[in-house]
Amino acid sequence: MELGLVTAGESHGPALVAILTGLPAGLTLEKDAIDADLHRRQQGYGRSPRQQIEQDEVEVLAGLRHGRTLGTPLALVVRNRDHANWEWGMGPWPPEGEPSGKGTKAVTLPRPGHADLAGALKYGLADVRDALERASARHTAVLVAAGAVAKRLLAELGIEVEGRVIGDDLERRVDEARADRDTVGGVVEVRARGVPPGLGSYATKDARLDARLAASLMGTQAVKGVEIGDGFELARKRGSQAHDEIQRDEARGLHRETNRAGGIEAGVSNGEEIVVRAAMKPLPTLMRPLASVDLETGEPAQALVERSDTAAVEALAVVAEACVAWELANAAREKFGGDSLGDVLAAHRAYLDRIDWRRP
Ligand code: EPS
Repeated sequence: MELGLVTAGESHGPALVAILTGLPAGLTLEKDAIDADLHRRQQGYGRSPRQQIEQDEVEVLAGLRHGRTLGTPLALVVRNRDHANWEWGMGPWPPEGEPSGKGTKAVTLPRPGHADLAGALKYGLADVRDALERASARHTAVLVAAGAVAKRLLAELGIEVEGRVIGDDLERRVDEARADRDTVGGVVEVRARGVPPGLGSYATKDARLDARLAASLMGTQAVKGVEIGDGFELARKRGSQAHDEIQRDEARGLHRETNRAGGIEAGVSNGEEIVVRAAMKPLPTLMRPLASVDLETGEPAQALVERSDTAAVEALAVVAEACVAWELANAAREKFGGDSLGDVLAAHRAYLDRIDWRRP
């Protein structure tokens, strides 16, 4: 059994949509818990005034009855409140009446660092908005909703996932950058506790858990680097200093005293905490714009200036948590199978009975 996730939605379109497949029947979901994660993603120092317009909440259109999954596709919707200001500009059908609201004029000034230029060239777009709307990190809202569902399944298996920003001078860096009408990035870390050994596989590249986590994080807007455990630091160490020696005692079974591998060896979880970091570049929409070219005239110009965040690093911590939760939940579905939650739990219990490992 595998989880599937398909999303759709533009930043200022009517809504973001996700369809989740492969969930077991009988998993209890709470709207408040999903909404709490959506709220967390909207917080954080340096966010744009857009976050005062949006108050994200999840709607469920299918797959759930009385708060319990049916084992059928789960359809989630997060509406864009800001769409009310873009009805003409971002309406799905040819607009009627005089242009009004936002998005009525074609964007022809691509921002370095955003999807604008590559998207316009690739898809043959006269209006860069047709690229930037889907590329926007607004999309991450519905991924966080999916991640909240994944976390519910993981909680049943005794697995907790938590993301946070690392480095403690974010507020100062944001204040300084905002004063300079500039932007900043940062680094987030996600830790997952209670993951048993044996999720993922070395059998093929795309089965490796580290590869799947890296792809999911790297596939998130503005992420330019991912590391697992001590990552790049390991390249500077000797083998004798880089690996985690294997120990055993009655209380913990097989375990390690160090965790330089970040809980994954050969693409398989090893029973230690999973530790993943992602580096976010500074956001590309600058109030003091960089040099660009007007795609309509071919003349030098300054890039588009739009309302934007100064930083979204704290939001990325929540999104990265959702990404890791989703990948772990998928790996757990592969390992334990089952059509109902009871089947999943029974397989999980039988596996833990077989191996010499205890949840920390
Ligand atoms: C984003 C630009 C800003 C951000 C947006 C991501 O949107 P707007 O152009 O409407 O001000 O606020 O992020 C969100 C809306 C969100 O909910 O995270 C971009 O260009 O990626």
